[in-house]
Amino acid sequence: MSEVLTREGEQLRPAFDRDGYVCVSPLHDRATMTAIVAEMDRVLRDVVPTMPRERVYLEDKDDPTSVKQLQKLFEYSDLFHDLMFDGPARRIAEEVLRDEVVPMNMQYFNKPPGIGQPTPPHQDGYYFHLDPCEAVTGWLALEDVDDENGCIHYVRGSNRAEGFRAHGFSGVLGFSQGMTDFGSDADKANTVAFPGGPGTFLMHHARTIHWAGPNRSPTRSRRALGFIYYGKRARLDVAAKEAYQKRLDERLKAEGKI
Ligand SMILES: O=C(O)CCC(=O)C(=O)O
Repeated sequence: MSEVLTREGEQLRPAFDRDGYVCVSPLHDRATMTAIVAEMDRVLRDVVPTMPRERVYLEDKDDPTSVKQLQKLFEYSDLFHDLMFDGPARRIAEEVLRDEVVPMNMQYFNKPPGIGQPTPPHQDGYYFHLDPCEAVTGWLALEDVDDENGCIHYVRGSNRAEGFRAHGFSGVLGFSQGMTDFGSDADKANTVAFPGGPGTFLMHHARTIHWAGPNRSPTRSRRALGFIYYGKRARLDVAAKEAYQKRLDERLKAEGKI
């Protein structure tokens, strides 16, 4: 792993420990990115219609083309399985967590043009129910991402605070919990935006605060893949996690959102 450096040419571990994230850009060469994007298009066209509805979130529930989030993508594609289980995202996760990792979820994150909602500020660990909270999420841009279509923002160093900030129901499908006390001077001063091209790869700790704006472009989507890995030493509170997921699915179904 020693040959992989951040975009600024730093070693991964010190950058990750200090900031709570790393940016490696590009993670894949152009040909690999073309193959990944083509596979995503195939999954959207051929597989999504067969997926259970709990795994398919739409931005507009009356428009099946407005897919905003998909879960467990590695179960539907050999290429995505290889990327999740045997690709550079896994090796970066092991490097920054200093542990073997358990591949947990591979997601599709889209903000459809004009209607893509903001991603509320949150800490992934609040959703994960792990002790210790040792997990990371990788995020691979499939196309140009910037302020207009909703690139990722991190609060630098927020990984180093103890525990989690306050979260509450956000009303945003796919990001049900958002921080209720976000926006302090320190939050604002330490916020860093991550625009980039296809192949730009981010990885953040599960305590790192992050968010993204809405998609204000009338024509461009904002497509990405997410890679969630738990550190092997992290213990999952299965009952708490399943109860949370059950409550969430029931609420989303009752509200007609899935
Ligand atoms: O794609 C986004 O807007 C947010 C993704 C995210 O929150 C995550 O990967 O943890």
